[in-house]
Amino acid sequence: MVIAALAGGVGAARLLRGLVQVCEPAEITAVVNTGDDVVLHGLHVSPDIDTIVYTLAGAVNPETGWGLTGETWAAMDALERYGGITWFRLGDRDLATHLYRTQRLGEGASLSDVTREVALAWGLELHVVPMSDDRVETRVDVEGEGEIAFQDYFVRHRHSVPAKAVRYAGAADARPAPGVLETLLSATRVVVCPSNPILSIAPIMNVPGIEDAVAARRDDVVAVSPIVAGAAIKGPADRLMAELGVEPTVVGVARLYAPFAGTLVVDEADADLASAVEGEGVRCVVAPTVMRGAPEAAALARVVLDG
Ligand code: FO1
Repeated sequence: MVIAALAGGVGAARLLRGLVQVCEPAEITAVVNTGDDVVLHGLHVSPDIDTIVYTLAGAVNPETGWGLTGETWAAMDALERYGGITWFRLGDRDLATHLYRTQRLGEGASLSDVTREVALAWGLELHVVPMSDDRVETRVDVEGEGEIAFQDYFVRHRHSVPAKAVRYAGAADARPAPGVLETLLSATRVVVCPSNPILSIAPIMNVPGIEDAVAARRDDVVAVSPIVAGAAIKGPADRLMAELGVEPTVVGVARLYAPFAGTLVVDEADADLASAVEGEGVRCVVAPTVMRGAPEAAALARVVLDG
């Protein structure tokens, strides 16, 4: 089985941890959202890429789902003295990743090159590729402030301000990273990970060519709903969907994904909505989707592969 997985951060990393248990890691390519990327202190931070790398390397902070386990915060504490930006917490060891990435980008390496180097350095066999080497910035139009950068919305405002619209700035001119379209077109299974449909999956789909490539594989595309019983497993997906006029249920997810996904896996808690999902023209598979640990992740990965 050759797998292409469209991935955001924490939820995607958990499913990928399952997929590497049940298939050959070198046969899996994660195509990762970079709309959350941010330049802070002059450093290029790619949160979703790093979350996936750290999780698969077994080094992620299990409490937050992002950043490194056993992290120290001396640099952030020192930065506070100057009144620097400390609302976005970069741990001391995590900083090394951003220093390295920024230096390599400055030398002319592409984000794909650097991501490959970082993943290899963490011992990963699975391929991790950004959706694009070009800059795409997810921006959120929020009440009272207008359009703000993604991390301002997500971390500084703790995604608690009502959103009116989301835009993927730069997407129209972005090109898929090298190999992305070929991977999507040749994979035996295309997986849409349980990530935020609007903040993680849509930025990837908005890179010209990607949605068409996924839609061309629709019968082999299996998506996992990040919404369970009307609520997001993590983050603001449910509230954001409602604010943007999308029903915050598995049916709403099916409606968003119907153009490119043939199958949607929904949690057992949503079994009663299976026929409504199918009413959207998407085959519905009911299975446990909440991944508390490695066994649940592997079980869900098997469901996804069986389709
Ligand atoms: N999320 C937070 O809620 N607070 C933080 O201070 C924070 C810092 C951070 C640093 C590096 C990194 O890779 C991720 C970080 N995240 C933080 C997570 C990140 O903002 C989001 O989870 C993703 O962008 C959404 O997928």
